[in-house]
Amino acid sequence: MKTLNKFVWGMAGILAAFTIYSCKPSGPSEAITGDAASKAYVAPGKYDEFYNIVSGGFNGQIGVYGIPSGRLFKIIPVFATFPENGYGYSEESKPMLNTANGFVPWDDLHHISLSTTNGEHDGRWAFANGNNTPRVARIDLKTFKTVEILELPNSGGNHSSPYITENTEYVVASTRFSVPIGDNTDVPISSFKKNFKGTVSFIKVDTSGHMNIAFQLVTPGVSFDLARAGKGPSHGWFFFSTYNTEQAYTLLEVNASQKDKDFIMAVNWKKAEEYLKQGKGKTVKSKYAHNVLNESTHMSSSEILEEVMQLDPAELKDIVYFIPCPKSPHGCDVDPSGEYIVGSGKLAALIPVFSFSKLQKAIADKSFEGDFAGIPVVKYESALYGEVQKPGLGPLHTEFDANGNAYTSMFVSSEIVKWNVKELKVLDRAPTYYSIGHLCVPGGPTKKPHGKYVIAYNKITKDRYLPTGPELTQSAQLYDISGEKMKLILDFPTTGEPHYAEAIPAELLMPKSQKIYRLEDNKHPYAALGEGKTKVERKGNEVHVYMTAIRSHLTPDNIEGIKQGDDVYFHVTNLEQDWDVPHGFAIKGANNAEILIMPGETQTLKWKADRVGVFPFYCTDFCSALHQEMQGYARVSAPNNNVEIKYSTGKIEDQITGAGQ
Ligand code: RUQ
Ligand code: CUA
Repeated sequence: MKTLNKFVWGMAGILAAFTIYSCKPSGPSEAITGDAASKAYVAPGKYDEFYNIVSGGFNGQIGVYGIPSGRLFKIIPVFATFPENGYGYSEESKPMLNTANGFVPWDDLHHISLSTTNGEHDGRWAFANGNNTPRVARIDLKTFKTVEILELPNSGGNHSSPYITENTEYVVASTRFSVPIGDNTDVPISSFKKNFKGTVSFIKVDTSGHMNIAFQLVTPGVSFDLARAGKGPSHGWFFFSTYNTEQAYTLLEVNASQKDKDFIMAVNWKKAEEYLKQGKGKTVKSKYAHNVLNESTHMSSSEILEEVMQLDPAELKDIVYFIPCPKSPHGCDVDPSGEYIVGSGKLAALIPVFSFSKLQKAIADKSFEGDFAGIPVVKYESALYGEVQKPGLGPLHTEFDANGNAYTSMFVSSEIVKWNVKELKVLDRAPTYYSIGHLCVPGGPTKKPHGKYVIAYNKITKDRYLPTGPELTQSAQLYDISGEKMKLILDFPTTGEPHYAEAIPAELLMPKSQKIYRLEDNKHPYAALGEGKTKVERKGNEVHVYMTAIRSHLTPDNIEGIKQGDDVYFHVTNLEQDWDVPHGFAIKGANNAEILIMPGETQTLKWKADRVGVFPFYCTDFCSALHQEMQGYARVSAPNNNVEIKYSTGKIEDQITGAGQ
């Protein structure tokens, strides 16, 4: 105990020393030398080599950047409303943010997983986690749009998520916070050990991408941090880092750092599938939302599901094993061969590398040191391939290149360390400015890394950018790894706080990037598929405007007969069938937002007509030379004023005959 405490304080001392001294590894300008900078230069008119799909952390969004230029191409709203395109504000997209707790307009997004086939990038989807109100989202990489969000019941802090299996059979998500689950959740917090459980959700993904929870493993109450699926020889297995195996529930900073080792949890999910087939699962009542965007009606819908299947690995043998891992492991990464599993202990002074084949042998030989809550604990040495000695301080995450090398981010010593997986030898180190969290090698988590670069995602940028008040931008740094030594070639700011990111070759996404929504496929119930189809209809105190937008008019452009207190729904169909010609729609006094409508799409803005008057509306996207002419008026009359619904379709005759007088 005494020595342990000493160790904790020793670490604290080292941490403090590094905070004070290491934040300035020489002058930033010295970092880029020779022609290195030109390697990041993508000349005007030229394309980038990779898409970098980057989590936005607390902004709940994804940023899409070009590599090597660092240029920002797009922000994809996922778990957060987004005024730029009306996501979460339009009637069509509101259900995407529904949960069992109701509408949640903001979450925290940490990790990205790009879909794979045979362990290689296939460019179909990106998955992302909602951390706070546990959810997993699927983004379609043809449209760069969030098309599905599945909530995870019996979970708290969905941090260890989303991680995919080799053929995207499953997306897997596990809890950071163990919570009381089942019928009785009103329990003393001090009964943590007894009543609090972790869960690991295995979400089945079908060939069209649709997700549903196949089963949840109920585990002892520990914190899951990160995970990776096995691949190649280890396909069928999954590996999770855990911390707080002390099962502390107060002052975790100290109490969850007592033990010398926490665990990597190894899960044989093929075995779990067998038990499931044999009917060994238990159906448990749990409420959670499943939200899906229908790409032909352009509408999302939200369904609340009522039950989930659970498996108990303490009862059902051979699904779960624990491997001791020093010390509060954060990242848990599997190398491209699928044989080596790297645990990165935030407080450890070495990096342990486990061997999948040794683990299998240890399990077969029952080389266990005991059990943890009824689950066997494999002996450390029996699963260990070896340790990387003195790698640096605060190892967090590891990515791989195609040449047998690993790149580990060191938060405390603020550097990337390159080491050889088989030889466990440190080969190179490069400072980051400052305090790197995640890092990304294009294709790093796949069987076939694309290599070439490593990108650092940093927590602190003090003195790298012009100051912008109390909060500074977060940022990424790009290193060339084509030679033996890593070379810093670019800094670029990011939106939100970047956590994990993946990079994928441009040629995998570019050819299938969708340009328009075809009008003939538009099945939106309120679409006006031509100006002749536009109309205004009253249904009780709802007024539905079937509106079209095309350069450079909105039809109908003048609407009368709205009464104070009505809910007016502007269903705007963009009739353009040309790439990159969105139209916008805004009306004075709208309390929610504006909307942006893609070519061929229909989107709806709900507007409460709460006062009498005439209200201008217009297109908000500079779409043509006559964009400023793209406008109209809505007249709202007092409830007792008998104005009939009427509207003008913007034809010249309306002006001449005075239609609408
Ligand atoms: S985490 S900085 Cu939320 Cu992925 Cu490691
Ligand atoms: Cu349409 Cu401006």
